[in-house]
Amino acid sequence: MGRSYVKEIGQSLGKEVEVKGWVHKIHDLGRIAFVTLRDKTGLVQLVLDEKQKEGLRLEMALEVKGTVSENTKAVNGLEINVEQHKVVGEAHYDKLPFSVNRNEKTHLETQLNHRTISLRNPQIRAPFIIQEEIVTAFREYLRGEMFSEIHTPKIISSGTEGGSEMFTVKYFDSRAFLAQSPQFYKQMMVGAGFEKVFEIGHAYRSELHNTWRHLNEYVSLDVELGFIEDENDIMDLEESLLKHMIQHLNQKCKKELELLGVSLPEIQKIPRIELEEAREILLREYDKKSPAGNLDAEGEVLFSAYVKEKYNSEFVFLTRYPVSKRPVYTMPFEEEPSLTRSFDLIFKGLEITTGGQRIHNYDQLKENMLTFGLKPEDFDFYLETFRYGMPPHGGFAIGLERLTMKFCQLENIREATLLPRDMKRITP
Ligand code: AMO
Repeated sequence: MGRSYVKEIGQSLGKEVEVKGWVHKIHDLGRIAFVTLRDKTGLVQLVLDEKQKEGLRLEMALEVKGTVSENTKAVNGLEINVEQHKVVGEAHYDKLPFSVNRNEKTHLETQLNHRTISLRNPQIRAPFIIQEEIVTAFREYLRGEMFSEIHTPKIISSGTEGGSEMFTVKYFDSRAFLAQSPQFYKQMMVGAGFEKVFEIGHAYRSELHNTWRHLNEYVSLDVELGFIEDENDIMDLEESLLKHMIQHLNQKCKKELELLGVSLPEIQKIPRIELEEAREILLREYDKKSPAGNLDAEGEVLFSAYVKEKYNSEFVFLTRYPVSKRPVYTMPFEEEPSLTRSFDLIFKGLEITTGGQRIHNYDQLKENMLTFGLKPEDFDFYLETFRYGMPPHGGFAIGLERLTMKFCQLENIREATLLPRDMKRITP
């Protein structure tokens, strides 16, 4: 007899099945015990007699054979009358660090300290099932649009995003860095003839702040495509991708969304509003001053509320960021060279994406490097791409954990990260 998963046993009413999982709950009635078994697909009630229940402890791993019958009082209306069982993973603890079977609020740091145990709670694990489907939808959609999946190095010789948020690595006799973004490489692969590429990979930021929305290691969903008209093509693509993603999640993650008590937003048309206008609205409507050429975290929250009210959208593209706030590769407007063809996407008060059109002209890019105080010769490997017919191109990146966090309405990005890395945490 092969293993059945808990979610399938309804098909085996009256028949013998073999199930495997962990002891989720024990309800000892003396002569018999009802034990809830948990596998990756759900929970099922086991009925054990006095002898069988002996020595069972919460969270032990079990293999069980028994017959499936109906019981309206049990979870999903089914139970398994156990004929044989075997403990295949012993319990070696005095006391569980916290309860797995109750949704009591355990401090997030305690959950993260005991990650194997906290993730056994279906509610704590649910965002990661949703995250898996976000990645599937991202990949599926882009492959359907003729994008190629690429894998680029994370040990690199120079930064791409400006600023000093880089981890250094000793690389034999020289110094290297952990990639902040696959930015240069995704552009190079567009130029290399792949035309349309995406990457799902880690990005590293040595940010010196521990906040609810920053990680030092995160997963970046990167996209880049060639032969575009302008940055609007990129926003159109991201909008269609998000629509597909939401549809996919509604289909595949019903159970998890229900468990978390959340529903996903509908996307009609995502408003595109100039950053400068957003800053003015914030000042006018909320008396909120914004930093030069940007919004701060509070501004993002307030502006999202404004957009929700005015446009009934949970998302908003902020466009035309100033050159001074964007990295060297960003395309400026010809007619207004202090502004760029770039954007951020804000979702429920949080920036989840940056993107835009890039400079594709070799001389312009070289010149811009000098303006930014960079030495073009340090970037020969990147600049070479632009000497051999680089088409107009652009792209964007979504922070996977941030997107998961907002879809699941979590309060802290670490709740959407299996094993977070932050200023204070490098284990487990
Ligand atoms: P940017 O630096 O804005 O742009 O990053 C893109 C997106 O990545 C996520 N993100 C983070 N998530 C968690 N913790 C962090 N410390 C963190 N930093 C960034 C955010 C952000 O919107 N190369 C450009 C993208 C492009 O233009 O294609 C870039 O990396 O969701």
